Amino acid sequence: MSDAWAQLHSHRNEFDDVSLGSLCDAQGRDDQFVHTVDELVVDLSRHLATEKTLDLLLGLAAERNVTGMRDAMFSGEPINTTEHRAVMHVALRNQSDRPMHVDGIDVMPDVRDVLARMKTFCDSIHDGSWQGSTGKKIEHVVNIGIGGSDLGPVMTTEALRPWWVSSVRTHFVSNVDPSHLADTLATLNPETTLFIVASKTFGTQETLANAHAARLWLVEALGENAVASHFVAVSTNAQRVNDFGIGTMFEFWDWVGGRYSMWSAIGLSIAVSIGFERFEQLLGGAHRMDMHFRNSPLEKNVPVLLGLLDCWYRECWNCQTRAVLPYDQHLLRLPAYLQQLEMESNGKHTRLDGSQTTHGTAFVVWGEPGTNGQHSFHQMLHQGTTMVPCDFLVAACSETPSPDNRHEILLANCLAQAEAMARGRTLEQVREELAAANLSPIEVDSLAPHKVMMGNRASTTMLYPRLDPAQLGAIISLYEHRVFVQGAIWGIDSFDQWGVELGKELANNILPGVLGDAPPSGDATSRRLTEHIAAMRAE
Ligand code: G6Q
Repeated sequence: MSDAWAQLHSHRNEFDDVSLGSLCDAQGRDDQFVHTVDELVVDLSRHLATEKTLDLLLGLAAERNVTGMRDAMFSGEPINTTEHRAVMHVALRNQSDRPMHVDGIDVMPDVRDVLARMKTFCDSIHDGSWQGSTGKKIEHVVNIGIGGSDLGPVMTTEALRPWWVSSVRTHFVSNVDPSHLADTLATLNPETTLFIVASKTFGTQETLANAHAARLWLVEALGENAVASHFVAVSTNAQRVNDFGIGTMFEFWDWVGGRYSMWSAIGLSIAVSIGFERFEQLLGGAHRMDMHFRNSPLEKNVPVLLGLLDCWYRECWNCQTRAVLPYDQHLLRLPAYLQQLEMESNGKHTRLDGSQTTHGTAFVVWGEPGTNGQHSFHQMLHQGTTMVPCDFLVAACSETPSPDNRHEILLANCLAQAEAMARGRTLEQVREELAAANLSPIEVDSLAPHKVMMGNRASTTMLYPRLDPAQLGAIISLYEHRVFVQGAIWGIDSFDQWGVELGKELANNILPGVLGDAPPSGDATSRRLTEHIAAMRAE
């Protein structure tokens, strides 16, 4: 174990008798633990951390060369070593004049060129100059993509619902389950529907199967010639797009990882949903967070601090899961988006040098919008046997004006949950309360232990004035860099995803048996289940 980790492990023992409530009340706590990036307030005061913890974590960051890794990313070095690729999603939202180089070439002219084409396309959908094959205006856009070609766009589009352009509705189809496409198309008219087939490789089984089914739906209604005006593609592979028969393609590049691609043309569905100007605001918010990550000293660098605290809990507190609790209905899909961002990026056991990690990596990330979770799983967050660090996200102002005080109720609940987790309620407090409520001493004795809340449960609160495109861009960029910092500390490649390959290969091997074109294949269990499937389908 390295020096920095050893010191952190030993420091962890100092928390055995520490009360998080007292830490929060300490004078000057906010100076060190509350940070502001533009208008985003990130309150870290409810973390099981002291000044010494931060010093030790910053020592760990120095030992792991986090700044060197960060600078290598911004310089376009091929830090995704297992795929020999640069990691340059930051170039996609670079709104400065600074060139961004990959392999010695400034990628910014190409980035700007595609953005300009996206703008023209969006404008033509919105002003009706892009027409379907029968001359009708496009009213529905269906993004067909999966994983990184779906989760960012669908999360963002939902989050920015108040900014939707009224003339067009966007839909997302990802699952190869035929119900997903069928349910989506059920109310749509082919004459006014346009499909965006979003696939970096244009080789993904689920996306191509759905795209072919959508094409059939269109052609059956409007004929083969309709494809040109009802299908566009977003990809890095022009040849495959051409082979599919799509003439209009928006390009991106192999230095954009799938789960980091919503800022590229993969975000076309977002731009169509909210208008190109607001898409640029989304990019602008992300860019400002990039600059904060690139230029701020580490002790004030919010993605760095969050990533380091994540490693602290994962390693020294043995936390396995982290909850993301947006007190913001429009962030409904944020937990799902972050599941991919964090778990696909850092759920790995092999280090960059090929050795096996001796540390736990990645949290299971999960969550639901507040206050729904309070009436469901918060019981465990408050009184379960393991600590689940939580991210609370909330806007001071709602985008949905209401004459009553529902947003204020939401805000108060958000603050209250984090406070309850941090401070809990002691046995003495409970006993006093029960006695004051006139329970008999016997009743007090029997009920009191059940009402004790241990407290000392860590959380981050992210508070922003309103969830507008720029603010959302900043929040997502913050999470991306937080994940980067975790990966740098753990010494893993956060930008590959080799773990998803085996399942794809096995599915290809098993499919002919399921289709009935070949005897069942796979292992004994898969073959037996394939036989059951055949029997059930024959009935
Ligand atoms: C993301 C992953 C993965 C990918 C999908 C879709 O980082 O690589 O989720 O986005 O498998 O891939 P395509 O965009 O190539 O269809």
